[in-house]
Amino acid sequence: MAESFRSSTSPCQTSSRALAEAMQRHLFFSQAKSPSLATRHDHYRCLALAVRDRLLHNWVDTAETYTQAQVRTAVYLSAEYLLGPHLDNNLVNLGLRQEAEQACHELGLDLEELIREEPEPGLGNGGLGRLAACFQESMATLELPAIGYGIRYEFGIFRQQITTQGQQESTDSWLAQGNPWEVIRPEWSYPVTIGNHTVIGVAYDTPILGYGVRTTNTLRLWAASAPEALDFASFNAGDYTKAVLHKMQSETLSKVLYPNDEPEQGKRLRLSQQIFFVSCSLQDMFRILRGQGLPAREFHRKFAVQLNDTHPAIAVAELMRLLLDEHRLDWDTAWGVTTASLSYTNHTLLPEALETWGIDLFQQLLPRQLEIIYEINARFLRMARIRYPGQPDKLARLSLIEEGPHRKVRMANLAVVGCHHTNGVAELHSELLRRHVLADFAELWPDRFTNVTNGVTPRRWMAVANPALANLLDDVIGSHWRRDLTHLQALGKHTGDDAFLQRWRGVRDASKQRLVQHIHQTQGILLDHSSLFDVQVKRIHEYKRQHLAALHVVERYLRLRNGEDLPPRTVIFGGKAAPGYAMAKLIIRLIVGIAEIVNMDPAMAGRLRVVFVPNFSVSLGQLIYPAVDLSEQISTAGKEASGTGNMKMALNGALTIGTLDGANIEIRDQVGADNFFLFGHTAEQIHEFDRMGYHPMPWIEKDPIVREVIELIGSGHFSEGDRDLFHPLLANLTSHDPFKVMADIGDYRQAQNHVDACWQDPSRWARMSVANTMGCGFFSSDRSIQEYAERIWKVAPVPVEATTRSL
Ligand code: GL7
Repeated sequence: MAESFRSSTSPCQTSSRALAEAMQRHLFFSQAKSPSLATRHDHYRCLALAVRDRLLHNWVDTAETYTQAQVRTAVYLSAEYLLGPHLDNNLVNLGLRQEAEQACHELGLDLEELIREEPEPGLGNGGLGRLAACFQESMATLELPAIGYGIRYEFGIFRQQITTQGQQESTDSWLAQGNPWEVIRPEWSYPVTIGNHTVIGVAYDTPILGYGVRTTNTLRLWAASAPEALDFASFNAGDYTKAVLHKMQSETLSKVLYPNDEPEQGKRLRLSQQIFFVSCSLQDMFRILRGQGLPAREFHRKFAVQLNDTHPAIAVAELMRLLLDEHRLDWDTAWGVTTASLSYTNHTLLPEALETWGIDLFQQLLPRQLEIIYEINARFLRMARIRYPGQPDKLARLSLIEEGPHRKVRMANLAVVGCHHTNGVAELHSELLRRHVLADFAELWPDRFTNVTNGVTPRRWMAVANPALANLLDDVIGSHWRRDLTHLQALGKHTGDDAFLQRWRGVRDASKQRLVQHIHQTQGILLDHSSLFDVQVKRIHEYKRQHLAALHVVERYLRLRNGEDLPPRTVIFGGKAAPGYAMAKLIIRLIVGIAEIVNMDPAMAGRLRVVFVPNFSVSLGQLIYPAVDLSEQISTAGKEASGTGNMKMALNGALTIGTLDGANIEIRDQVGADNFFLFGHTAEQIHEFDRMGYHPMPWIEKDPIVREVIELIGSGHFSEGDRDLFHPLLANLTSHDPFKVMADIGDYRQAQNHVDACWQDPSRWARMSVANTMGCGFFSSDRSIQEYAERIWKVAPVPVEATTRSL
C-alpha cells in the first residue's frame, strides 16, 4: 500500500499500536466511558477521532500553505454533496487502512463493523451531488488549492423503506449521534438578508483528504441560525412561543435537503437556501481576500468560482451586489470582475428541470438582487438587439426574464450571461446544449461553450469499494492506477492469460458473494452468486426507464414459464423516487409486485430472482457496483446528461447494456463496441419522433410479446388481482409513452438475448469484463478536474509544505 505514495510526501506515519492507544485514550477523554460501557458506536467514534488527529497536521498545513503563498483558488459552489461515509475513505487516503485493521484487531474489534457504524452524510440527491463529492476529492489529490461551499442540512436525503405498498419515506437524522468529522467555526459567520429577515450562516468545516499527498482541502458547509436567540420584547410580555419563533424560522433554512432530483418550481424555502449559502460563501471569499491584503476588484485573480448547476446561479447577482453596494465598485468594473470569476456547469437537458423563479417571490425575498438582474438584462438585451435587429423572438428567448402572465427569472440564462464558460458533462450533452437548450447563447458566444466529461474517483469507487480488485491490480499492473487511472491500459497485456482471468473471476465472485450475504441478512432473500447479476441502481425516473427493465423481467418470466431455457439471472433494482413523483413511485410498486410473484414461483427457482434493494446510498453503492455483471444504462437517448453510475460499474468490470446517451457513448468508445451491448434509437431519432408526432401503438401492434406482458400486468397478476393499480403506468405507455419505451423494447430484447449468449461462455465474458475495466482510465474525476483546472479555472497545483510538525 505505502509504495503507491510518493515517498517524499508520505502523508501519515503511525503504527497500529499508536492507533490502538489513541482509540483507548479517546474512549476515556472524548467519550468519557470505560470499556465495559462502550457501545460499537463509541468505538467507531474513537477510531474516527484517532484518524482525525492524524489528518490535522495536513489540514492545518494546507491552510497555512495557501495563506502564505497567496494562491489562486478554485471555489466549488454546490447545493449538494453526496459524500458518503468518511472513515474508510480517509484511512485509504492516509495510507492507514492496514494499521487500523490491526489496531482494531488488537482491541478485539472488527474494523468493518466500525466502518458500518458511520451514518452517511447524504447531503445530495443523486449524480449531481455525488459528482461534487468526487470532485472535492480529486482537487485535493491533484494538490489544487480549492474550497467547496454548500449547506449543512440537518436532514439529508430521506430514508427509503420498501413495503408491499412500495416506497415509504422517513427522515435521515444523520447528525443525531454527532459528527466527528466536522469543526464548527463560529468566528466565520455572516448575515444574509432575505425579505425582511436576517439569518446568520455559521461555518462547519470538513477535511477533504487527497490520496497520497499532504493536501487536505476544506468543505465548508453553512448552517443557519438566528441573530438573536430570543425576542426579549415578547419574552418579557410572557409570550414565550413568539419569543423563540424567529429563531426557529431561521434555523428551518438549513433543516432539510429538497428531495427532488429535478427542481420543484417556485418554493420559497428553496430560493432562501440558495441565496443563503451563496451569500455566505461570497462574503467568506471577501474575508479571505481582505486577509491577503487584496482589494475587492482583484476578486477574480484570487478566485475561480464554479457553479454546480443553476442552484448557485444567484451568485451572479449577489457578487454584483457585494461589489457595487459593499465594495463601492462601478458597474463596469463589477461586471468585469463577476464574469471573470464565475463559470457554470449545466447538468440536465430536461426542459422542465431548468430552474425559474416567479418575479413576485423574487421581489419579496431578494428585491435588490432582482433590481440588479433587471439591469444586467437591460444591458445584455441592448447588446443583443444590435446583433439581432428585427428578431424579437430571439431576444425573448435570450432574455433573463420569461414574459407572460407570470413573469419569471430564468436562472440558466442568468448563469450563461454572467459566466465566462458554460459546460455540459458529456460530449453528447454539451453538443445538445449547443444545438437545442442553449442554442441562442451558443450562437452568440460560441467560445464560451465547452465540454468536460464527468468522472468518478478511483479511490472511493475502486480502492475502498473493491479492495479485492485493487489488490489484483496492484499485483498485475502495479499500484499507480490510484493516482493515474490511465495505467489500467496495462491490463491489455494480460487478457490472454488464463491464470489472470481465473483470478479476475475469483475477485468478481467474491464481490457477488459479499452482496448475496448482505441481501440475505437484510432482506432474507437468498440469491445465487453464480447467476448473472443484472443491476439498475439510480434515482427512479421515467426517463431512466426502470419500467423498460421491469417489462423485460416480466417477459423472461413468461418465456421461462413457457419452458424456454434461459441462463439464470438475478435482477437487482435500487433507487429513491422523489416523494411527490407518483409515476416513479408506481414504478417501484410494479417492481416490488413482480419480485413477489417471481420469487415465490417454484418454476423460477434457480432461473430468475428479482430484488429491490431499499435505501440506495453511497455505502450500498460501494457494496453493489463491484458485484454487477450487467449494468443497465437504458435512458431514452438525449435525456441523461452523463450518468456516473455507468462509469462506476464499467470501471469495476461490469458490461453495459445501454443506449447512445450521456457518457455511455464515450464508455462504448473507450471499452470497444464489442464489449458493450448497444440498443435503441439515437437522440436524433428520438428528436424526430417528437417533431413528427410519436405514437406507441404501432410498435405495440407488431410485438406480440410486449402485448402479452402489458396484458399480464393489467390483469392484476402482480397486484393481487387489482386491475387498476398499474393503470396509470400502462395507459401512459400505450397512449403517450413520452420516453419511447415501446419504440426501444424490441431492440432491448435483442440486446438482452445477446447478453444471454455471451454469458454462456464464461471465459469470453471474463475477457469482456477485463476490457471494460481496462478501457475506463478516462473516467477518473482526476481527469475531469484537470480539464476544469487547465481550461476553465487556470488554477495550478500547490504542494503543501509541512510546517506544523513540531507541534
Ligand atoms: C445530473 C444528471 O441527470 C446526470 O446524468 C449527471 O451524471 C449528473 C452529474 O453531472 O447530473 N443532473 C441532475 O440534475 N441530477 C443528476 O444526477 C440530479
